[in-house]
Amino acid sequence: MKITACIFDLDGVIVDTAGYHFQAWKQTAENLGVSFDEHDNEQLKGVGRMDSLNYILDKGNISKTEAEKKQLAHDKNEHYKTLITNMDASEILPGVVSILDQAEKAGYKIALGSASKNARMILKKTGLIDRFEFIVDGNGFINGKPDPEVFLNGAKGLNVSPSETIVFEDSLKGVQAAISGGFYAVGIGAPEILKEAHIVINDFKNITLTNIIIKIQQAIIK
Ligand code: B16
Ligand code: MG
Repeated sequence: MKITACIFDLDGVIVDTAGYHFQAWKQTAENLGVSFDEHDNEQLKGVGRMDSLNYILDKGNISKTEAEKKQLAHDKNEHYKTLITNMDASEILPGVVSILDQAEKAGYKIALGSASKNARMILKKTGLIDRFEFIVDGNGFINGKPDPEVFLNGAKGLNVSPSETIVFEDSLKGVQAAISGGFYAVGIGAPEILKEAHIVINDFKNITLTNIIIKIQQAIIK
């Protein structure tokens, strides 16, 4: 097994923005008279802004014109942006900086593969933008996760093959995207949800990149 690159998802892997997305979508849903709970939020992880809005509209059996949808998505994003105004390096998830350091030291290429159109802004706020040789954000693909396009574009940008690349993802759709693209998938979060990944870890605390690679190797041999 030869590894030459790592692609990181953003929301839920590098920063814990899921709570802010949840708050903003809950507000949008409630304004529309639609209930919105943690289960709904889980379905929206890794899902782009317009598809997320469509999920809420479908749930409430509500139909809107394209112009109205655009406005609702815009309003949600404005709310989300106010929630992350003061975001800084203190909101980087535990162990992330160390994993980036280890990947860099090992000579691996590093890319971002996120569905978020706010990705660059968040990477700037947290001081991480220069750690990524290539960034695919919500503007960088047509077909969203679970389609592998976001990660395939990342691999292309790094000039590496998916079979030599580890993708780190917190959403089921993102894990499925990585697997169908031929990448090694490391799920970050609950094993019950992310069971399609090669391995699942809770977070980057108390684990080294070398250990992650060994665990993937063991999972493949099994
Ligand atoms: P935005 P990821 C995804 O980011 C989030 O998981 C998802 O909840 C969000 O709706 C999506 O980005 C779009 O975000 O509204 O900021 O463009 O997990 O793929 O990094
Ligand atoms: Mg995510």
